[in-house]
Amino acid sequence: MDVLNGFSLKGKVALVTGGSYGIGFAIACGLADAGAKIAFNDINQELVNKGLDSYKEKGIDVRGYVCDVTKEPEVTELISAIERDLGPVDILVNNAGIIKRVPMTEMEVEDFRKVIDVDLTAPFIMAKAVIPAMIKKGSGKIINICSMMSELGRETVSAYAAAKGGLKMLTRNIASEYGQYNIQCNGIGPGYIATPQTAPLREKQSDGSAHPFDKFIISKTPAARWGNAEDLIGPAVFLSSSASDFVNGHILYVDGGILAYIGKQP
Ligand code: NAP
Ligand code: GCO
Repeated sequence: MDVLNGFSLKGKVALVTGGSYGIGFAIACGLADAGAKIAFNDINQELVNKGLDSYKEKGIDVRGYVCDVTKEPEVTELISAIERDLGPVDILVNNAGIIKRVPMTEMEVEDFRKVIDVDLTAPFIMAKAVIPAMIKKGSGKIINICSMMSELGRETVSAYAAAKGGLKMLTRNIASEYGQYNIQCNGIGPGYIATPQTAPLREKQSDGSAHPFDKFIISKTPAARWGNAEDLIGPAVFLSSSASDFVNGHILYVDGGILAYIGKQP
């Protein structure tokens, strides 16, 4: 028996949303390394071009598309274009996401709705668009990028926590509804990962000292460090491959141990 073969993605088509940089980019590179043909989208041409350059630098052949994941007609067009260019999507990674850090009582309802739209409604739109072809093919993998905020709350991230908590349940529901068609839908819950999204939480203070949130996260993480986007590659390859064919509706937290730990006593 060739165990490693079970992790191979040879012949598979993977779509990573918001894949021009950060976590999506790292995951897409990992899936490519495991043999998948990669498609990614981002919200504008500038970001897609930036992504195309970065993949090229790594020697990875990809297709990049402009598509706003919150707009169903654009998503329908994206999926048709990928089917035409590469074939039906075997692996969907719902990675595109936004955060707005505002105290809840000061947050405009429109901003709350925007976060829910990108972080929760869009994964629904994307999954809805790929599931029919997966049913036809008799297999499919959907990975939703969840968060620590799928489990925990904190000041200023009410919309994000509501969306990522909802995304955890959307994951379980897709698994429940479409598991019978050999479709696995799982989540990855990254811990605190050093990307542009979290850069404001790591900015140095004017006196050159570390940001208090930076120190807080390191003290809350048994691994005593921020994660790198590359820390998510192994879990993403596993959940994309036949090695995980009986894993469904699961959220795999990749957090250096944060959720297991009560924190240091003061
Ligand atoms: P990021 O750096 O902000 O990347 C997200 C990507 O999605 C960006 O390219 C972004 O474009 C794109 N995007 C936003 N709205 C979109 C839309 N409507 N349509 C298409 N693309 C859109 O974030 P990241 O840190 O790599 O995070 C990626 C995912 O992991 C997100 O879902 C995030 O919530 C999640 N996550 C991050 C962390 C962390 O610590 N970094 C931890 C847990 C979970 P713009 O640049 O224009 O926004
Ligand atoms: C925040 C952060 C987080 C992380 C991540 C944790 O402000 O607390 O941005 O929410 O990005 O999602 O898993």
